[in-house]
Amino acid sequence: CEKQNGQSSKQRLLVVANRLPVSAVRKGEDSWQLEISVGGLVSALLGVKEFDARWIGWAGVNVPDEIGQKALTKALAEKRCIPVFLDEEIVHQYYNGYCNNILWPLFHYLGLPQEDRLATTRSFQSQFDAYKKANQMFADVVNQHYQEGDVVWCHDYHLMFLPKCLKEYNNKMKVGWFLHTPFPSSEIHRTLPSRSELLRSVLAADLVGFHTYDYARHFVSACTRILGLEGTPEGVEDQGKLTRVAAFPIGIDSDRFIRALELPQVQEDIKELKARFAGRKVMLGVDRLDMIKGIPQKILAFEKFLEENPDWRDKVVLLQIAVPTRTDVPDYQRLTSQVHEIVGRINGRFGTLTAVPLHHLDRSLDFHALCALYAVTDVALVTSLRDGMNLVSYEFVACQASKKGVLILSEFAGAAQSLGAGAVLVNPWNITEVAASIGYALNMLADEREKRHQHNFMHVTTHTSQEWAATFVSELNDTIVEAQLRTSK
Ligand code: ADQ
Repeated sequence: CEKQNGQSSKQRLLVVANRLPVSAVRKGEDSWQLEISVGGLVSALLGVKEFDARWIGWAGVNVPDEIGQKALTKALAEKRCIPVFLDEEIVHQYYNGYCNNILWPLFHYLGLPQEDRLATTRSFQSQFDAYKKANQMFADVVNQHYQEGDVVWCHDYHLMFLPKCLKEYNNKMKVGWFLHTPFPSSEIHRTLPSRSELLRSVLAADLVGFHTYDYARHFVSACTRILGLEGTPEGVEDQGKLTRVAAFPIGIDSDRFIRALELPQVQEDIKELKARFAGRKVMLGVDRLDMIKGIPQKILAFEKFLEENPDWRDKVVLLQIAVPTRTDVPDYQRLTSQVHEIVGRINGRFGTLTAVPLHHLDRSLDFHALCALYAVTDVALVTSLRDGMNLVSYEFVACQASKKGVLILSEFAGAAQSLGAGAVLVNPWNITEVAASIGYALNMLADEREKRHQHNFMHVTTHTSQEWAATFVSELNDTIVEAQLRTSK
């Protein structure tokens, strides 16, 4: 906290992310409706109350007219949000193109786009140019709202060019950058045509953060191998300038989940769900409908389990709640059809006239409904093929104080490093292993469930999103003080 006029005030924080935590829907020439967006970054940062924070980002909608822009800016100001207006062409090239089609799959080890390689290579440069242009537009808005002493916290792979743009505006700005996805092995990163420019732009930040030590190590290796810079225990050094690189594992606002379970409305939902699935064990998957979440692999493993364990067929139900994202991208449309096809087959094979073993919903659930579902679940299934952290696993654990259900967790999720000792870890590509783990989890005795749950519950309730943000910002402040001391020596 800083002292101003004898009154304590919180430190000003500018959170910059591609998307604002709300989506805007136009209701008239100058009226807008705002809805909370779904996603890990939003869940983590909404719980952060220790700072005087403002959020800068794109509202997810094209607003070409001045009247609309003014009205939206005013509506967002009430939520402490500041919009960056991006036109359709930029969104197409920067967001759908460079971010979602190139960086997202690459950082999750799915490689650069395979189809129509030549077309991709040709459009690559224009997408990268749009990426830089969009990042510059974010920098312009940050610069307009920046006040001396503010901490500017840039988020995710959409904004790797931003630290450089900000430092060009003002070298004294305190700039941190945090990546929510994995940072891949340097051997993967080096396939990216703009590999060096992106690394150098990120290195303009004072502090660079990742969910795990492995991701931080991969980033430092990429800087040493690709840029020929020196890696030190603190980070990366370039001609005497140190960029601090470290791991800051994210968490959730666990109290919010624990408190929600006490609400009469949630208690009522829990009662209804228990009655609805009486006599059956409940398994749960909650994901954005994304390639990286391994949803087809998960339900194929469930099918194998039912195939091999006829006694369980009428005693277990899998609820898969998958909120659609990036619905205009062909790969995501194909994924949706593929999932629907497998769900139909499984229910056709193992359903009866009165019950089906798999309920798949293509939608998001509101917070309270989600808490009730987590609370009645016996086994949660997180089978990400790669995942920066995976907060669903944390949310499930937070809601399991009375049931002490089992978490089956992919070893390729960052969360495997924090919840690995309490979860049943699996390789999601190995469907036979996941099917066997489902059987193991469903049959696990109370003693073992209790021990595993306690381990994870302790972690989730002590490593919260508040602590994550406070640690990152305090490390950023310290890094800057240390750098000043170094240069004054
Ligand atoms: P995501 O890929 O979005 O986040 P995750 O961390 O699991 O993944 O967070 C998803 C969030 O969205 C959770 O809070 C969950 O409750 C919510 N959600 C998902 N499906 C939902 C549904 N159907 N209905 C309602 N809510 C739903 C990215 C990275 C992750 C990283 C986070 C935070 O990909 O690896 O953990 O950022 O850094």
